[in-house]
Amino acid sequence: MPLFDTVVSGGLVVTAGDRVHCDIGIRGGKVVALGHELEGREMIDATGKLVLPGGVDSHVHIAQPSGNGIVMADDFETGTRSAAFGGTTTVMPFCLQEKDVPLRETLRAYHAKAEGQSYVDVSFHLIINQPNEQLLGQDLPALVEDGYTSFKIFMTYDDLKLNDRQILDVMSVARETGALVMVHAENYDAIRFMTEELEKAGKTAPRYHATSRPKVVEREATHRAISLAELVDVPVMIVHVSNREAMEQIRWAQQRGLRVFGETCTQYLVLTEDDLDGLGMEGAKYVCSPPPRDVESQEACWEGLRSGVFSVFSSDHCPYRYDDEQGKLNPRGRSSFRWVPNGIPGIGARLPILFSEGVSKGRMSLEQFVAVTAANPAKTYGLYPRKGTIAVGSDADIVVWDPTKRVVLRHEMLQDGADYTPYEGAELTGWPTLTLVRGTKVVENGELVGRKDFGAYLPRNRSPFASPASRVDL
Ligand code: DUC
Ligand code: ZN
Ligand code: ZN
Repeated sequence: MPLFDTVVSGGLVVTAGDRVHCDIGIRGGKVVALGHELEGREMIDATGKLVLPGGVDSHVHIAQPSGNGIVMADDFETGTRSAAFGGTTTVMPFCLQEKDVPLRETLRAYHAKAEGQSYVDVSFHLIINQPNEQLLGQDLPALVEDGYTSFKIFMTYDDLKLNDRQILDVMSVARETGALVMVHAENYDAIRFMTEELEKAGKTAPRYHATSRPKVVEREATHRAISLAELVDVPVMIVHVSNREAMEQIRWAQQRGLRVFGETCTQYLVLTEDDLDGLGMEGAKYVCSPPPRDVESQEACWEGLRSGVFSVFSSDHCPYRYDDEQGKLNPRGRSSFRWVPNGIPGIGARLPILFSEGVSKGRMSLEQFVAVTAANPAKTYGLYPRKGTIAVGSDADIVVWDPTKRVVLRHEMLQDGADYTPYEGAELTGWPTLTLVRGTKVVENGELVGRKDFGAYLPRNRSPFASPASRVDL
């Protein structure tokens, strides 16, 4: 009688720390043994393949209300399906606070959208846009206790932005509760000024989206967010960093011993603002914020990933259909870039692109790949070592990669709810051939074999990185 439900045998098992040829014994959805000549009821032959922890995408937007008649292209079924096709086994979308509605109520509704509709495991961050007394004093501390241990704040957007005082208030709650604050760092007033000037000059095409929010807008806000966090003595994660100037603010803070973390995303490695310059409205397909920059910025983002300034690599999957009145081509979007919804799909493409551009092209090691795509996001957001590694006791979230498989990326391979991928036609080397979530096959050789009610919701621990410098937790 075999000891294990499933054994993944003969592959090169890679974690953020090391690589070793061994078999993985799985029982009850967990890794229970690493060894040789293990016997399972089901044997998965990974000879000649890489065996990596499933990806943890700690920054995605799924079924998030967008306002103004705009509708996100993915619900949980399509978003998590695409994640699984791309080798990601845990996703972390955002529950957006609704004005004047108790956050618990909004959370309940968001859970209802995910429940029974997720192929992979899911955990929510919160987006805070109305930090009133009730929220700061009562609701947030209770929610952190319940495992919602991270929240995002915005320094821009009419409906989302917090002023400096509000940011300090939220950061203070994070300090008290041990939650981690994620910051969208762009200067609201500077963007408004630029947008109005461009519109006055008749410069309304999608490409002017990038002109309206140049690097300095991101650099200033990044510096300010870091300064506010230093004042309160709280760790902070600067998300979706696009360029060297912002990256250097983070590096400077890290060199001074501040617990400032950085995240970059697929689009900042392989797209540039020239992509926004397509015929007609084509550029709308690439409108996201911060915008993709230039080749030098791409280099800076690679440098940030390699050197550890960026500990997390996410997709910032924020999908809107292109040819759709509720998406990129909404009527107002045609009148000005200001109304083109901000965000691009990428949940399925994240790992294959980083693997190909990073590992296959020799820009990063396999261990670095695992660190920034799985282990570090899991550690940062309180899911490690359940997620993000292959170790005895971890969930058996495992992806078998064929490192030599060559693929020309087509949107239909990604299985999301959008009608395009910004990475169409990318020539990739390396592709995930099998995705297991807690030991169960979800995608095998490009076929969906999992169930949409299999994904579990994951309450999270406090991030081990989120306690302030002056506090010693024993
Ligand atoms: N910020 C995000 O995190 N995602 C998409 C758009 C944005 O502004
Ligand atoms: Zn953002
Ligand atoms: Zn985002």
